[in-house]
Amino acid sequence: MATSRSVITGITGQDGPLLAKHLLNQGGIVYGMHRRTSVQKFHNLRTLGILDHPNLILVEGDLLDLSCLCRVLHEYRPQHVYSLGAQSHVGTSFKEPLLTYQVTAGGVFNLLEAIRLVDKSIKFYQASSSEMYGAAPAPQNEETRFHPRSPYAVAKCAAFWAVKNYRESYGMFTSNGILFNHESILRPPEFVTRKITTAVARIKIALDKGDKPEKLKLGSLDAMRDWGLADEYVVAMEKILNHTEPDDFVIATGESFTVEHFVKEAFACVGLDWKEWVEIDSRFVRPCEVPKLQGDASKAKNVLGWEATVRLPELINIMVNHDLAIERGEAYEC
Ligand code: NAP
Ligand code: G4F
Repeated sequence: MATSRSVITGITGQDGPLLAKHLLNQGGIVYGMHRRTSVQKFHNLRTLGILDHPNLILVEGDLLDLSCLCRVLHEYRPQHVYSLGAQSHVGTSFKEPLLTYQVTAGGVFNLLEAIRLVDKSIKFYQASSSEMYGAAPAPQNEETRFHPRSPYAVAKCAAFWAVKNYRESYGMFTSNGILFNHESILRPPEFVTRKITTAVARIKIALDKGDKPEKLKLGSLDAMRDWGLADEYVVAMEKILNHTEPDDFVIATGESFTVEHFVKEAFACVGLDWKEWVEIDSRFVRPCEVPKLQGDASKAKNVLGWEATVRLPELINIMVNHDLAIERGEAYEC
């Protein structure tokens, strides 16, 4: 098989480095697009040990600049583009709705236009989101009608339909992966799972030292999410893009739990009772909440042969143990 050449936008995020590692392991060449102003910069690439990989080429670019996207495609001639770049924090999208829309929807239009103008044979993967389902009843699958509940979700719906529209209008190979929440040791602490696991580690180690730690402050604990391990979800992205036809796929575990359940289990990992260490802070409550996400990924299983294997207890263990190791100075937080 010929070496694959893939552009990944969002290379500094959680999924970008995991996908890059997966593609590099298969012998592919990866062009990782990053912004000069990136806050996270390359620490997730470093944590995975691929920052200096000879087949990882870091290229500067911003989704808001069509000319720059055309330049990247023209210069590197990729066969695949993975569109992962976004303003991906739902809470922030209520505070910065226009910026979120410009990057998360407008950036996808820019990428699709760049492909149409430079080389229509490039295959395109869009990181669509279960947030698009919003208030729609669970379980959700490819046939479920979207009911977005945040500016982020509205933007993701626009991008989803743009992907389908370019498929239908120009015959381009454009696919949507509708991914439910997926987490890892690379997840930034602004997202609830990592916020919880870093707090569990901080509190446990402080107590062991005889210190008096601060409590963890959270918003609503009632919402239910279908959480999987990101390392497995990037494999689904690659399968979607290498499928014979462009299509849309739900990627999920099929199981859903409350935020409260996640908190309880994470504190239980270190023998603590969460009720003593968590308080509700209205600053983290959103103007509109998504009550229950639970994906039905049977199409992905039947058509792509993809299935999630890591369930919530294992995911919580992975994240808590990693954060305990960082807190003890045994793991390197780059
Ligand atoms: P993430 O960690 O928030 O990463 C987002 C990436 O987008 C960062 O690399 C960021 O770069 C980049 N970005 C932001 N604005 C940009 C711009 N104007 N131009 C170029 N790049 C820009 O997100 P993730 O968790 O890896 O998720 C990857 C994608 O999947 C996102 O589109 C997200 O919305 C979607 N998704 C995620 C989940 C999930 O559970 N993780 C579920 C469904 C869908 P900087 O470092 O420069 O800010
Ligand atoms: O971890 P979260 O911020 O993830 P959310 O909103 O589900 O979005 C994530 O998953 C989407 C897929 O469904 C992605 F598209 C999106 O990019 C992102 O990766 O919040 C999860 C739940 C929410 O119900 C939130 O209200 O946790 C609740 N929550 C309670 N307290 C909190 C907090 N969320 C955050 N971030 N911080 C809190 O203190």
